[in-house]
Amino acid sequence: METYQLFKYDSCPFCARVRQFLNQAGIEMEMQDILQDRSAYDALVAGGGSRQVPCLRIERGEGESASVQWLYESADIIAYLQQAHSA
Ligand SMILES: N[C@@H](CCC(=O)N[C@@H](CS)C(=O)NCC(=O)O)C(=O)O
Repeated sequence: METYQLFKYDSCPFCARVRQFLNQAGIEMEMQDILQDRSAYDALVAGGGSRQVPCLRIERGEGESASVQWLYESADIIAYLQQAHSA
């Protein structure tokens, strides 16, 4: 079981590319806008290590066994989600 959050902002063309893919694939996930929400910006920098967007936060498992991956690069995000949703 994986849950996703996409860290983005509206005027970012690379974010738009990922969001277009999500719409076409019918994939829904929570959005975190780093320009509108300071806590989202802080979470991205602290967790992912860079303020670059888009970034996909992938959470696997629950509770104490949960693990988190921060995936940057629009092409890598799209490729990851394509694979995850074709399995
Ligand atoms: N190659 C990256 C480019 C992403 C990128 O340049 N994002 C810009 C916003 S459009 C950004 O976050 N710039 C700020 C930074 O890199 O610190 C991708 O395809 O995701």
